[in-house]
Amino acid sequence: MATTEANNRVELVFSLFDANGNGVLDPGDFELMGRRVVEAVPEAGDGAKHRMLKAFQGYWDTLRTELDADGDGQVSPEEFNAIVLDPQRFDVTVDEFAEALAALGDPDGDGYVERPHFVALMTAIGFQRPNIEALFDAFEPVHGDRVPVVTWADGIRDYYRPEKSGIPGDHLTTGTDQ
Ligand SMILES: [Ca+2]
Ligand SMILES: [Ca+2]
Repeated sequence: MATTEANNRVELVFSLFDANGNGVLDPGDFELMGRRVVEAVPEAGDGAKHRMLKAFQGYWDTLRTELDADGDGQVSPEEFNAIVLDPQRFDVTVDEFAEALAALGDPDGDGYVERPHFVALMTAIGFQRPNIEALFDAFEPVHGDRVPVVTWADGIRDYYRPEKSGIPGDHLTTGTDQ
């Protein structure tokens, strides 16, 4: 059983990833979202952008593959929750997604994500500014107001863990209507 916090976290992701707002996830959502996210850090290298786009594609491919029985090319909120909160089905996918997103936030390659890049990327995904700032603060930024790339990647992985509650990622659902 997933914690209430975990369910809230993935319900929020579903609502944001439904970028075209038709109530289901479909390939168009991932194209829209991918484009928005890579455009959020224009100075990032082509390699990092390409990896991010591939990770979004991989995210969608996993949903599709796991839903082969249904196969209508659309993913409902219930289907989404069942898949992404099952580490056996989703660990590999979220791992690559987490690494790609965190790396995109470090265009100068020094191993740290500066707050403006973090805010730009999380805003592109659709999170609210106060939640984004609270999450960044919860990662305990070091001098220069930045957090290690690995800290953010780990935070993304934790976000999808069904058994976790009271984690930094829970700041993203605070005050939303999830
Ligand atoms: Ca959609
Ligand atoms: Ca950096």
